Amino acid sequence: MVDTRQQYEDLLSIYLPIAGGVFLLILGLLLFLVLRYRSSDDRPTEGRSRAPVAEGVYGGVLTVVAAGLVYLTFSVMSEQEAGGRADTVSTGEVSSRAAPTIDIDVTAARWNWRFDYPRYGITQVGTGTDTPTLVVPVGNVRFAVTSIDVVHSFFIPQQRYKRDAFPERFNRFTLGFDRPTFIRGGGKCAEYCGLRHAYMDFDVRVLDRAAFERWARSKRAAAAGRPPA
Ligand SMILES: [Cu+2]
Repeated sequence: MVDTRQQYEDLLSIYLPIAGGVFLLILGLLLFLVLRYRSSDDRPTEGRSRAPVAEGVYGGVLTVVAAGLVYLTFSVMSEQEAGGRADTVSTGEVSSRAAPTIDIDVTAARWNWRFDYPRYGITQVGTGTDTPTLVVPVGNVRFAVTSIDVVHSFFIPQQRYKRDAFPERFNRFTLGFDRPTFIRGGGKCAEYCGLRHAYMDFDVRVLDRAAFERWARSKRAAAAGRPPA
């Protein structure tokens, strides 16, 4: 399963010590230099560095660390994006872990969300006063996110995942949901999109697989039984 929470926790456990270490190093050096080399007269200091080697080493270390962080971050993102195409991009354990269970097409609009389930022929959409509910099964779900007007952002804090929704473009990624739960207002728009942006929420309901299939069947039956509008 694509575990975005774990992925970002792992990344944070690398980023935080590095950021903390750099902060303490700079703070320590600054204090040391201020105290050790403070001068009582107001002579201007020489502009040129007298330690080109030290600066070169510092620059090199910085570049290597930054490149490493970029690599790790992009690896995580590509795993999330590859999740949906697991059967073509990977084999074995990774493949079964990343294989999607269902597809959901997400359309953002001012100020509402629409969730289409192509395999089931059903749609979840808010009424404008009612918050829509994103219903997903436990396991991997492959999302394709777009917008019909301005830029919005699909954000589920519980999953530690946020992705912009652009008009005329689909952002595809896979999220894994680990256990049944219901989170009121568990999804948000995270890109300021106008007057009612703050109310552009959706609820998130995670069902176990059997319950999800039952929900989808009854939803479909209800839609089919309704007289044409
Ligand atoms: Cu929005």
